[in-house]
Formats: sequence, C-alpha cells, structure tokens
Amino acid sequence: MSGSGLIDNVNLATFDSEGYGEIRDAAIAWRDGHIAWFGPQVDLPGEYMDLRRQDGHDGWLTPGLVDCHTHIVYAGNRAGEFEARLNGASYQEIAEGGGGIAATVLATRLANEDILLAMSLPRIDTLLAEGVTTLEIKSGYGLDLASERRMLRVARRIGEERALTVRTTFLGAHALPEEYAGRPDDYIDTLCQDWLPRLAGEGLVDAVDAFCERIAFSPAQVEKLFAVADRLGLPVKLHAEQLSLLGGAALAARHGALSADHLEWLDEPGVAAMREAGTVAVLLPGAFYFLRETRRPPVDALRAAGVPMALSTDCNPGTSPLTSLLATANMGAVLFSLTPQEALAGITRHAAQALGLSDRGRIAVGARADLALWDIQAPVDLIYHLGQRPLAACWVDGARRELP
Ligand code: DI6
Ligand code: FE
Repeated sequence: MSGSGLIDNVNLATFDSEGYGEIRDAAIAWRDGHIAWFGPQVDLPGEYMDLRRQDGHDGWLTPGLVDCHTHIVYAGNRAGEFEARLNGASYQEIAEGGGGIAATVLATRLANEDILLAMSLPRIDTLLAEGVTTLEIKSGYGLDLASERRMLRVARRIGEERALTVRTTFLGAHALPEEYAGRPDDYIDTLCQDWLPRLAGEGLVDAVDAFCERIAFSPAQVEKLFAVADRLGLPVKLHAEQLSLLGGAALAARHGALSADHLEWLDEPGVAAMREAGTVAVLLPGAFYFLRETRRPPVDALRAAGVPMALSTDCNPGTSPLTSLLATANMGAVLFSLTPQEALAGITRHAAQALGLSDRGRIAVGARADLALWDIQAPVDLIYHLGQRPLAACWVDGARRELP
C-alpha cells in the first residue's frame, strides 16, 4: 500500500546530480508513494503541512538501496569448501570432488518451495535491515525445468512476503547440468525452445542472463539464448569477462543489454560497445575478494567513457557469500578505486539503471518514495564504518517499513 509523508530536519543525498547531490537542512514530502517536493526546509510550501511529519534528527536521507545482481535463493551451505580453499585446495579440485556449483544445484533440487523460501529469507532480511528496497534475484541453481521454476517462484514470493521490489532473472545458462554432460548445445537448445519461453509465459522472468566463460557457455551459445530473449521482449544482461576475455560485454551490448557484470578482463572495444549501447557496468568486488583475484576491472576506462558503474553483492554460496551492500560499496571504493560518490551512486542510481528502473535510485520529484534514513554525520560514513548498521528508518512506496 503506497503512503504519504513528510520528513524535515534532514539532509539529503539525492544522487540525482553530480556527486552526492547534497542538500542540507532540508525537507521532503511524498504523496501516494511518489516524491512530491524536496528542498531546503525554509522553502517547504504550506500545502504539505497536512502530511504526517517526521523528524529526521539531522540525519541523512538517501534513495532506498538497490542490489542489482544476486543469486540469493539457494539451499545448502558451502562453508566447508571455503574452509578447504583457505587450507590450500583450488576451486578446480573442489569442483572435481563434486563441490562447486554442482553441490548447490544438488541441494537446491532437493528443497521444496517452502524450504527454499525459509532458507533464503534470513539472507534477504539482512539486506532489508541495511535499507535495500529493490533486489534482483537470479535462478541458475536448479538447472532442470521444475527447479528453475521453483527458484523463480520463491523469488516472486519474497517480493510478496517482504516490503521490497524483486526483479527476477532467468539464469538457466549458469552451468551445464550433469544430465547434459558433453552436450552443451543441446542444453542451450532446450533453454531456447522450451524452458525460457515457458517460464516467461508464466510471468516468472523479468530478464535473461548467462555465464559467458570457458568453464560455462560460449559467446555463440549466449547469442542463441539472447536471440530468444529478444524475440520474447525480455531485456538481457551477462556475466562477462570475469575470468577471461571472451568478448561477452560487446556481445551483450549488441543486444542492448541492461548491464554487463564482473568485467575484470574487459578491454577497450568492450568499454566502447557498452558506452554506445548505454549498458551499465555492474562491478562485483565480493567475488573478486573471496576468490582472491588480482586483476581489477578497468574502472578508469569506464569512468573516462562515461559508462555508469553499479556495485552489487553477487550474493551466492560459492564465490560471494555476502549480504551487505554497504560493505560491497566499501570494497568498490577500497579494492576498485571508485570514489565514495561513485560507490554510493553504484548502489542507488546506477544499480536501478542496471535493472532498467528509471523510477527509483535517486531522489527526484515523481520518483518512487523508496527512502532510507541514516543516523550518520556525512554520506561517506555509509562506507567508512565497515560492519555498522546505521539505518534509522526506511520507506517503501511511501510506506514505513518496520525492520524485520
Ligand atoms: N559467477 C560466479 O562466480 C558464480 N556464478 C557466476 O556466474 C559462481 C557461483 C557458485 O560457485 O555457486
Ligand atoms: Fe553472479
């Protein structure tokens, strides 16, 4: 249910202009879930005086946070793999021993919808407690039709059971299921001809993604899948250039992709193609950190080209068991050298853009009243105090959301 309200005695970081878009000693008013007015408090028009007033206690108000790339619905636990890796085992050895993505697929196939939901909600609630109001969730740990459908249905249920927007992404092309061992082209054909059109027809798919990598799917295979997405009118995005340079980002850009994600190996032609297409660069420092990668995405080239950069948790049990978007923004700044302004725009404005949502991620008249109020002295505090939870209050569609 959308709501109306007014906050005064607050400072705004709008992310609707250069830098933070700061307005100090401000007020903001919204009606029926949409921002109606904001500006210096002394200028607040009388017509908003009838709205329920809340004191911002001189804190800071930002757009609600947007996590635009997650694999947060899954069953099982791979802490043992993490332990083995820290004790010297390689990702490869673990995968050969039946671990890796296959282990999560096995556990996820065995979990029914209620169990999958129950296992995912604590992770979701951790994000909500940090002011996340829009969340993308991918399938890709089912890898059979029934299990992929179950993951997407659970994602939809999360959007019903909690006050936030969930956008679903079909990632059937995440890994090759054992049933198709040695037959990746047959698997892609099955996705193209059967699973994707069917799940899209059931209203479960908002976008289509794939893992374009030597250990996953080739550019030619991704191209086939994207042609079907185009035909169905679904936007695409791609896990590209994470472990090697295959030209996935340029391929995605040719299909007008919303985003290309990871991008550690991205080259200049890829940057140029993304700029031309308006494709957002989604950087995932959590995976970089947990995998102890050393090659960083070409942030300077992306910045120079004016490609918008988003940051996301990539929350998944294998390479980024991370449920803090503020810690992610900190890593974006510390590990990838984004400025604090870029890091925070990366979890608000640009993250919304990576989901094709132009109605949020910034404070602007007409935008959705998805808002987060923080008990901080300055915007940079959000990424400075690693591990703190400075959220004071949160509104979704104009209605106050109680912390879970
Ligand atoms: N890229 C990754 O790093 C993860 N998925 C992907 O597309 C790996 C996910 C996992 O190990 O479970
Ligand atoms: Fe991912």
